[in-house]
Amino acid sequence: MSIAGFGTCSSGIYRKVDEASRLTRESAARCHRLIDESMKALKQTSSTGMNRREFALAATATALAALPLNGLAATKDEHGGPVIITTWDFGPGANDVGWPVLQSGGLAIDAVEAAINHVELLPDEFYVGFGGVPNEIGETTLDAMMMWGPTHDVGAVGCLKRIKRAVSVARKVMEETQHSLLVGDDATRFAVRMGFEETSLTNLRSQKFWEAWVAKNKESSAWDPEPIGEQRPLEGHDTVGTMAVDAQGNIGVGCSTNGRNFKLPGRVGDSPIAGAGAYCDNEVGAAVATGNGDVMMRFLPTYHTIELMRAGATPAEATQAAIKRITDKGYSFDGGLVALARNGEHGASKQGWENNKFRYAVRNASGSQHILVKP
Ligand code: SD4
Repeated sequence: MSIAGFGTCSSGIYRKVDEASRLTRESAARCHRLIDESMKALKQTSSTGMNRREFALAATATALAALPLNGLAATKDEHGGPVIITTWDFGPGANDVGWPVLQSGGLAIDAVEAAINHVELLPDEFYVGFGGVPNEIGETTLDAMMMWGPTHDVGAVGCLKRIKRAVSVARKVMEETQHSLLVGDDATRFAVRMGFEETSLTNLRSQKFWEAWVAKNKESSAWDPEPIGEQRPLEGHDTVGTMAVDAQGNIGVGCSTNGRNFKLPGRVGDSPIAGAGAYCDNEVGAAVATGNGDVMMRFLPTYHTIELMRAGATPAEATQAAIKRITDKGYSFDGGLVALARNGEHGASKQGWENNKFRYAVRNASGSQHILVKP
């Protein structure tokens, strides 16, 4: 961001301080907190401009302050926030970690990161984070992304090695660089540069799982392309996808996974691809995907879901139509989509997973729900 950009944002902030003073006390306090944070970030800016985190904060404050005079009071009705949604059976626990962030007026992106970190660090969760499904040569590698509605900014990592909190590395890509996706050992080097600890992602369970598979002399199923319509049941599932609307009506989304059993080294799935693993638009809502990423990423199903919602579909209708787009081409994959509209409405659809109870968890001011997705 150039000096010109700095000037625009900072003068915007000063102008909005006047407007903020005319808002209700509670709303103004929230506005000032964001403005203070933005100003602090701007003060630390070097003469060459500001980084993406600083820009995001400034943009958030400006967007908040740019609301109509009665805007903050009105937004409670206009958007359904605060609300947080997370996929699968770790969903309720993840939402319990993210919800207090939203409840205390925090940003959706912070709630999403906290919820996903919780799952990434669970020692028994096999399909997210460390100690999970290894690739063909016995190494666990991670894919993750984050997207922030107010700036439409994305950060992602693919095939990240030896770093536990992949979604936080994705956030650093989003906030500290101009890039959107870093991969492999270079993503690891970036994470270390950002202060993350380098450590093995293998534990006893994942080691034994891999050794048992090697003992059977099996070759990775990834070497055996599946004809359309003959997708084998997905070995392994449970990608964490979390989305939230905060008290200001801003939307954040993220996801994290270790992919699929015995994938080929270097494989990157759908999760770190914007519009495939997750997507959001601040005016519409957010969507997350889980399932056979090698098939689903060909269709950008979360982008498709959001575009259908923009055109008026409910989250349930949109997820169903996005899955139908894939099955209409003949694919018989295992997978699911969950969507959250800006007004708090949510819905999901799944394909395949006949014996699998695909659920997602919702937490809002009315309490918690854990919803079974029916075929
Ligand atoms: C992948 N989509 O890497 C992920 C795996 C997954 O539920 O979501 N499983 O293909």
